[in-house]
Amino acid sequence: MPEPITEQGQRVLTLWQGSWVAAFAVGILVWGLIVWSVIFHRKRSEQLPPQVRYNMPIEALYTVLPIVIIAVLFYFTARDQTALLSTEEAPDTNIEVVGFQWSWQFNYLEQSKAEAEEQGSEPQTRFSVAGTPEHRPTLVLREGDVVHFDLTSPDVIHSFWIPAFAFKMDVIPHQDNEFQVKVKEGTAGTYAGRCAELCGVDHSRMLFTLKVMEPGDYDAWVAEQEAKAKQQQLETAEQLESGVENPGTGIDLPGPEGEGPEDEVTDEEPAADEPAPADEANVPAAASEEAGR
Ligand SMILES: [Cu+2]
Repeated sequence: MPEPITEQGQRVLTLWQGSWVAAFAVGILVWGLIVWSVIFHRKRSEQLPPQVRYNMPIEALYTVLPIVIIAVLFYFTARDQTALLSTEEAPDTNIEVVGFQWSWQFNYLEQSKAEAEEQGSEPQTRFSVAGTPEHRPTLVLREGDVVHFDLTSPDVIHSFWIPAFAFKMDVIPHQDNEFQVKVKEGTAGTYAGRCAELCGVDHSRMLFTLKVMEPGDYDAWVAEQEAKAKQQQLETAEQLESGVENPGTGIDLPGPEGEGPEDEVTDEEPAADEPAPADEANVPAAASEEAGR
């Protein structure tokens, strides 16, 4: 068995093992009865054995017993599903997972989307880790953290799967999916992550890496990412500012005619192929000359 690195994953594994124990118990009973019948009730003569029907205790047994088995499996499944989808515990880290054709972006948020909505605000992004099919992104988590995931997709349905979580959840456009995990202590290391929903031609390249870090390393990594994000913000702000102060160095975006610098030039000096206002007077004469021929 893979060792689950979250408390929730441990629960999934326990449920899975319990289901197999129940299945094997039923299987061993059934196989035992088959073998017993094969060995002790072989055809012994041409004479037909006594023919009977309606054995009420047996009929009741194999109606009631499967219902009991299903009820027990249902109870544990419903109990664990409720626990796995619970978002009650206060998270230490909030991450928005954006699955797109064909990679992932991890936005580390100030608060979860549900929390922001409650406060009537938009969730603020601290920093982002973005990937491409060529450069798979790395999702970084801290040991012992409760991590809240908000899943969103701008295009088609993907599925966010970290095998070491023993859990996956679909990433659906226009549908806010969320779940939480508590990363176990002593799980620092590198794990695989992938898309588990056939989402297009490059689906198989939707891979990412999960890195679980010890608290000290994680905090250093976060500080670095936040500094980088701040630096980027400053640079963007500076670019915008300088663009406003010196319009000449700004980028000339294509706009409606008459607004760009090139259009202004045309207005001042008419191009050679355009008729000058004076020539326009000659046009009717030239046209009538043409008609007279
Ligand atoms: Cu996908």
